[in-house]
Amino acid sequence: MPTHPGSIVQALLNAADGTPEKPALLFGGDTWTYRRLLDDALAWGRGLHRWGLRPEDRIALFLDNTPTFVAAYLGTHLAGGIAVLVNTQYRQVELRHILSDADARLCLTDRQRLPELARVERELPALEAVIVTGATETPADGPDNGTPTVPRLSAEEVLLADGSGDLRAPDPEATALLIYTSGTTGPSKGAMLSHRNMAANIAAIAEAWRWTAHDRLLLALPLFHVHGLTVGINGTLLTGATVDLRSRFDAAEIYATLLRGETTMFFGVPTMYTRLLAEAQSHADRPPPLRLYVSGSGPLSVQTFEEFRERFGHPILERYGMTETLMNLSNPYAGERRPGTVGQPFPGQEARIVDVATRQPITDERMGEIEVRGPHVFKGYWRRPDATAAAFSADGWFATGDLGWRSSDGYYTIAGRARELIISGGYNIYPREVEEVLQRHPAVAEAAVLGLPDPDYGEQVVAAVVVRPDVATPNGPAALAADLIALCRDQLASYKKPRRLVFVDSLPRNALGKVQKHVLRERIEQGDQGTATGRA
Ligand code: MLC
Ligand code: AMP
Repeated sequence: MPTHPGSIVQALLNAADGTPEKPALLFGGDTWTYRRLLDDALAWGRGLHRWGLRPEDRIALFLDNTPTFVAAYLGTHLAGGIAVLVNTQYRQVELRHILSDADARLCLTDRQRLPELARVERELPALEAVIVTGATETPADGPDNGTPTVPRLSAEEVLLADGSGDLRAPDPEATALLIYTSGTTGPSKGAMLSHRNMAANIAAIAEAWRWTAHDRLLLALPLFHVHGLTVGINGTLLTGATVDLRSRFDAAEIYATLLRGETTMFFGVPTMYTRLLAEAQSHADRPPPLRLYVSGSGPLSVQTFEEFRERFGHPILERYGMTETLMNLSNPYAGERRPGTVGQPFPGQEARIVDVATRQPITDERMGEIEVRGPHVFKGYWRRPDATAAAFSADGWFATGDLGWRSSDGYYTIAGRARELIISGGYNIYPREVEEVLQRHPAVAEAAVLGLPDPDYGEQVVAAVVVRPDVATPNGPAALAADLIALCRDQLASYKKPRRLVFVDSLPRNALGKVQKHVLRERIEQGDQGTATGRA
């Protein structure tokens, strides 16, 4: 089993001690050496401690990719706190649920996100202060108008607070992160990841992918999900390498950076690879070979794998992970990278395929559910012992909810999901949360949401809606479709909105009354559904 330092903070302390002048983070033309990054992290740790953050208190990080995000994440851990990751696209429904379920005492955000937070802050009794980054004026006078119920602090005020604080590397068993992830039923649950989970997983990844201090990772993934943070940032800090961090993915900008030849690794979701291929069409030059391109968070098509190999001369390494388990399976660094598969367990981790009904292991080449076990698997769901117990077998195997099989030579293939889940551009969308919002509209009798193929995002959100016969829709179905899509955008993260909305007379149901989504899918694909279609 790969050795690890117990926490990412300890990895940072080690790197800052060994190579203080080495660049850890490049962002916006500026460089954070390991010494500078540690100083910033310590400043956040002291500031939070001085504010009154106690061990295991939750602080929500609701901000885009910036060095502040990285320093505050590490500073939270130095102060003993738990960072709650919040997707910056989240809107009222997600914010209200996550911040209240986590009982977050603090939220760190930026001016752009503040108005959305302000919409729900009255419903968050545990929230004691909002820290606003990048503020030049008094945050209380910010664009969120109205009188804030929760005090605003500028990041400068927090950072300038003096006092030494009781800062140290955290207990490896303590919870480091709470990341909300949805299920088929009920509201989303907070997955509790310990410092040890993160350190053990990234040590296994670094070994498998031969990540060293010589690497420079180009990272345009959002830091509020595990792909960007617990692989990209944690791996850089563990190995004492350098990360070239971008605020967002822009294919032209990424291509231009790759052409410069300083990057050794790039990690992305499949949509990023299809966009890089499209970008390549307008360039005569190809980037010099990279040591490693990795894809994950959703299925990479064999076609994209092959096209990328042809145009970029590199077989993308596909791997498979999830919030609760961090990274599970990976194609080999040195051996065959088999398209359409996600490879084998990382060193020191286990995987198996079980029969969905009996939960007993089954033989190779047969389809079942993927279960995993090892030091990377999370502690459980926050304040949900029932859900935690349901997810684990008696001997510690975690049921992923992903269906697949193992070939006789050990390669796993993901073939579907036991739960209803749409993956669009690497973001997860649970149909139920979109259906709930649609059903709030007075004209909607019922709604069903499913994923259909999309050339850019892999899958797209499609809604089928039955209109109430007793409610007038004077402006016609197209206007109603636009209203419904606008409602979703107002309440939920914009990527969850239906890209297509069809009106149907009724939803197909089985004898038990359950909506038969496969039947609905066929009907929509055959185009024999509905009187109107709205598109977003
Ligand atoms: C953005 N939009 C999306 C979308 N991303 N719609 C559907 N699916 C998506 N993934 C919408 C926005 O809401 C916006 O809508 C419009 O598209 C344009 O926004 P944008 O910011 O310009 O987005 P875009 O460039 O299209 O973003 C694509 C992307 C991004 C691929 C760069 O989605 C992304 O960074 N995805 C990575 C997600 C990720 O890191 N997942 C890892 C989860 S961890 P409008 O209407 O408002 O204009 C995990 C475990 C594991 O899964 O194994 O790693
Ligand atoms: P999340 O809950 O956001 O962590 O998403 C994790 C889910 O993404 C997994 O359970 C899989 O369904 C999916 N996933 C991640 N990597 C891959 C991959 N390489 N191929 C197919 N699906 C993947």
